[in-house]
Amino acid sequence: MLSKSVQDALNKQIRVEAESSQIYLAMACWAEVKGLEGISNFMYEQSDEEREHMLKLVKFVNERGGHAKISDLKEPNVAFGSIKEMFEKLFNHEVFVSESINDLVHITLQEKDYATHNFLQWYVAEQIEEEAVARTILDKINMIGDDKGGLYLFDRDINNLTVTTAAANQPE
Ligand code: OFO
Repeated sequence: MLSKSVQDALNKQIRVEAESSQIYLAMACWAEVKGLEGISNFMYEQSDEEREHMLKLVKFVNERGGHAKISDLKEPNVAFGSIKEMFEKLFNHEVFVSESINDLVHITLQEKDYATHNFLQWYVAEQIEEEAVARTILDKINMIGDDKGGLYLFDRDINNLTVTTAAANQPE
């Protein structure tokens, strides 16, 4: 059974994940209308992943005797000054989501809710991964600068980007 404060915090996170999905969907659209097919596919995929993160939380809350709250969402940014600006926003957003997960984990410890604490470890690892991917992309964009050829290759290759984090390398 979930305590009220754990349930409220999980419901807050459901909204954060849903808003993340919308934010990346808006980025996918911006890239798509600019003809950046690779970047837009990457963003569509990110958006789908965030929806899955949300659904996982929804199911968890309902299965543990709570009631997942589906709320209205903040309208995302739909236009960006540049590709770099868009990916900076993505990176900053992931840092914000990590902080939100950390706060949630903290509440589960305060409440001695070890089942939820355990469930959230997947999110902790996922955030390390997502921050690392966003950081790698930003490094590449900074390297490319204004080089159109570089941007063409980046758009072509972004979906093959593999980032191996220290967390992913840990033995099971
Ligand atoms: Fe849900 O992982 Fe990104 O935000």
